[in-house]
Amino acid sequence: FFLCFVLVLSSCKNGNPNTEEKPTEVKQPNIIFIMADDHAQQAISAYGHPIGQIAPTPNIDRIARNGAIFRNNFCTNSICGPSRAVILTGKHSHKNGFRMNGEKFDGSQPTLPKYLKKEGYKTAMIGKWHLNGAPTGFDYWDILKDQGNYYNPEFIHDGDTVVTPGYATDLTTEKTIKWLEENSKGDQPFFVMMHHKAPHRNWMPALRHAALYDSVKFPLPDNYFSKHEGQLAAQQQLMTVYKDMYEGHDLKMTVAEGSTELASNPWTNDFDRMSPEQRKTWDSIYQPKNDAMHRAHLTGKAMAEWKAQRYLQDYMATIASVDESVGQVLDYLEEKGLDENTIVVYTSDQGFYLGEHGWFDKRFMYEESLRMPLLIQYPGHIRKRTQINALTQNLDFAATFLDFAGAEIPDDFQGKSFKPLLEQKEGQEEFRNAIYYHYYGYPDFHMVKRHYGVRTKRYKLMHFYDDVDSWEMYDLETDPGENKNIYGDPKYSDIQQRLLVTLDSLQKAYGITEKEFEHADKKKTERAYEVFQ
Ligand code: SGN
Ligand code: CA
Repeated sequence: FFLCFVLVLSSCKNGNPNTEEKPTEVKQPNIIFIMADDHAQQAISAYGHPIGQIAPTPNIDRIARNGAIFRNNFCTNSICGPSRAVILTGKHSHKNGFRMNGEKFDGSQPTLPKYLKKEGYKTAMIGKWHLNGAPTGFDYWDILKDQGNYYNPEFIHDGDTVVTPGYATDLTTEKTIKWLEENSKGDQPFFVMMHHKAPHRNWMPALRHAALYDSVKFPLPDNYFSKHEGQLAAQQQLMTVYKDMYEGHDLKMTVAEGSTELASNPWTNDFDRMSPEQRKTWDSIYQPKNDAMHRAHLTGKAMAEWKAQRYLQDYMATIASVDESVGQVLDYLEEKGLDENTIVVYTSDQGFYLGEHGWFDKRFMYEESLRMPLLIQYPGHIRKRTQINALTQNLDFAATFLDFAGAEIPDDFQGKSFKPLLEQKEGQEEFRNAIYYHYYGYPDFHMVKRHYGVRTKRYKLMHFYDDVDSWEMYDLETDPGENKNIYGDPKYSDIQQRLLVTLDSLQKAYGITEKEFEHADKKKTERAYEVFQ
C-alpha cells in the first residue's frame, strides 16, 4: 500500500498520473521577424509566379521548405506606417490611431514588444521604422531615418543620427547579427525585428547586383495597358509605370546618349549621397544600358514596355540583397545551434504592383498590394512545407507571437492567433470567412481614393468614398486579375447582397463608426494633384 501511495504521489508531481516521464521543460521560442518594404508575393519564387521563377529567392524559399508558406495572407491597410502599426498592436488602424503615413504613432499604447518584455523577452528593432517618433517597448533600437536611403543611409540610435557608409540592406543585416552575437546567449528569449528598406522606391540595387538581371526579360501582365473601364478610382490614380515614374529618380534613365546626367530626378538626395567611387561604379553599369536605350529611339508602347523591364530589373535586384540577408540570418542561427528554438518570420509591410493594371506602388485593395508574403519556420513545431490557405492578416501577427510565447492574448486584440493552424490543430476553412480592409491615405502620393471593403475566399467588394462614391466587386475565381467590375450585375445580386451584409457586420464587429468617414478634407484635395504629381 505504501509503495502504491508513493508511486501515485510521484506521478502526480509530474503532472501526468498515466506516465512516468518527466515533463519536458518548455522554453519560450526566440522570434526573428524579418520584414521587407513593398516586397510582392510575385517576387518570391516559393509563391510560384513567373517573375519569381526568373529571379529566384532561394533563401526566403528556405523558410517555406523548413516550415510554412501562407497563400492567403492580407494586410488591413496597404501602406507602410499603418501596416507596421497594425503589426505592433494587433488592432485595425482606426483603433491604434495610425491611419495614414505621416501620422505619429502613439507609442504609449500597449504593443507586441511590450507584452513580450513582460514575458521575459529581450526586444530589439533594427532598420526601417517609419512611424515617426522613437520606438517604445524595445531594449535596443537602431532605425533608419524616415524612409531610409539605399546608399550610406542615416541610422538613428541613442539620440544620434549617423550617416553610415554602405548599403542599407547589408547594414541592417550586419547590425542585426551583431545584436544577436551580443544577446542570444543566456536564458532570456529574444524578439528582434529586422526591417529592410528594400525593395522600396526608388529601387537602387547594391553595386554587386546592379547588372544581375540585365539580360532577363520579365513577363508583363495582360492588363499592363489597362484603361480601367468600370474602375473610377483606378482611372484617377497617379501610379502608372509609363506615366508617373520619374525617368531619372525611378528609372535611372539619362538625358542623352554619352551622358551620365540623370533625367527627371526631383529628389537628388538618393544619388548625391553616394560616394564618388560608388557613383563611378554605378555609372559604369548604367551608362552602357542607358546609351543602348537612347540608340533604340523607343516611343509609345515600346518605351512603356522598356520602362517596365527597367523597373523590374532594378526592383528584383534590390531583392537579391534581401535574399542574401535572410540567408545570412538563417546560416547564423544554424551555426550557433539557435535554429531549433527560434521562430523565423519573413513578410513585407504590404504587397506591390509589378506592372499589374499598369502600376507600381500599393494602397489599392486589388490583389497584388492586398496580399502580403508570409513564411514562417519553427523546426519541430511547424511541419516542413506546410501550406496555409486560410484567410490570415497582419492583424493576427501579434496574437500569434504572444501565443507561441505562452502569453495570454489581450481581450482588446482584433486579430486571432494562427498558431493552431500552424500546428494543424484547427481547420483552415474555419479560421476566418472574410477579411476587412480600409485605406485612408487620400490625398497623398499616387492619389488613391479612400476605400474599404471585404474579401472572402472567392469574392471581393469595395467602396471608394470621399470625393467619389463608387462600388466595385470581383469574382476572383473567374477574374483573378480584377478587370471586370461586376457590382450591380443582376447575375451576382445574391452574392452582392451577402457581401454587403458581411461588410456591415465586420464594420460593426471591428468598431467602425460614422466618425471614420469624416476625415476627408476637400480643400486639401483640390491642391493635391499639384502637390503629389
Ligand atoms: C515615398 C515614395 C512613394 C511611396 C511612399 C510611401 N516616393 O513617398 O512612391 O508611395 O513613399 O511608401 S519616393 O520616390 O520618395 O520613394 S511607404 O512604403 O513608406 O508607405
Ligand atoms: Ca511599404
